[in-house]
Amino acid sequence: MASGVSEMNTRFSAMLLAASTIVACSVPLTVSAQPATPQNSARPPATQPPAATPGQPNLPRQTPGQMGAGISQASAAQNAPAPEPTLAVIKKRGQVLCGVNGELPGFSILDKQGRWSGFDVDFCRSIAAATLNDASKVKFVPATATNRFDLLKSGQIDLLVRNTTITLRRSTGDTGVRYAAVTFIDAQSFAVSKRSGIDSLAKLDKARICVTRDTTYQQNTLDWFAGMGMSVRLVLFDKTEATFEAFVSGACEAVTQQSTGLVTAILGTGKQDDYLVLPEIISKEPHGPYVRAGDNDWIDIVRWTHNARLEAEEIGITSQNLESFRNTRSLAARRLLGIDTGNGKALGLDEQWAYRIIAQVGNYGESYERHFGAESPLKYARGLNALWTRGGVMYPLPMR
Ligand SMILES: N[C@@H](CCC(=O)N[C@@H](CS)C(=O)NCC(=O)O)C(=O)O
Repeated sequence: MASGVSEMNTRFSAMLLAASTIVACSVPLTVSAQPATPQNSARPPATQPPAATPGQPNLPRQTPGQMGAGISQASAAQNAPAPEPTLAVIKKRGQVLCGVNGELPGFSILDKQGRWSGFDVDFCRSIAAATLNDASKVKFVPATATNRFDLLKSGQIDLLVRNTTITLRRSTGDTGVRYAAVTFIDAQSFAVSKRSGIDSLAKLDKARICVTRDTTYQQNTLDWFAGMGMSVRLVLFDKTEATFEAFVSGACEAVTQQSTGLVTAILGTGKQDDYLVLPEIISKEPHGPYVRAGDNDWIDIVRWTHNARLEAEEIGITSQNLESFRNTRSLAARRLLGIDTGNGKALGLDEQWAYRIIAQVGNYGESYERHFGAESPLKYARGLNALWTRGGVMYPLPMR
């Protein structure tokens, strides 16, 4: 049975728990099945690798088409000069360049006053607090689904924090990028118009599905329907806004994307009673920051930044009560806050790095509540994004 938008937020948490209905995700880079592209959404020219600019690491370049290509790129990379470590580049520049979406409420948006906010934005600021002592030293670089990995590989951003799903083929071999941590659990679902009478994916055989190009959702959809012995026609768009508008105007029988974004887009129409989110979840969509491959010290900083924010939540340290932990006897708290030293040195940072993250940005739960939870217009339950002690999967690793 399908449910209406009024139930969506509750169902979102339940959906994220419905692992039994989930099939594996796959990489969207080489879609070869028969997607139908509407005339008005012709694909733009492939992103050209940009020229090197001062303050950016000197990197071997790959085009998107070369992602996953073979030995010739690998040996070219071996002969290239070693790129400057990302941390050194950031310190010299005095700013973190963070690739974000910029148009996705909850994750990252730029308001009319030019202020950035969102869960992914908080992550970028945490990195600046840890490395440059100041959470405001971030330049947010809007990235599209298509150009995001090229921006990272070419050194135009230091990390990619753009609701990007972690998959094996994106983060192995010579793709040039690696994920650093799993920071948010999402899922993929579908919406239809109530008038269509469609109430399950089984009724979408031969249907047109609106989907954004170069997202995991594109290939997941083809895979899922093929696996069920059904076929669908994908109608592809470069931007999610266009994808959703096309669906609303009747170009497709269904639209698919990440469950969080779907809920937000439907609420944005102001006609939520006209739409249904179908009950099936077709893929797991774990999001997390990506960095360039080969810079292990930088991966560590990004990974442990996420962990520090989770650890703070588990211990109960927030931006508001931080000072009351100054004389704490909890060893975990002492190590996290740099009262007992060693973690900073291990990461190549000073010992106050995590203290600053909590003081200037807050712990993981504070960011979740601010941008997705009770304090936000979205009001998502924590679901799988709760700490492991509260039924979720967020499990801070030992910080010692
Ligand atoms: N998580 C997926 C999809 C990421 C994605 O592009 N999601 C859509 C929202 S569902 C988006 O961010 N759209 C913004 C835009 O097109 O500007 C992936 O990593 O491939």
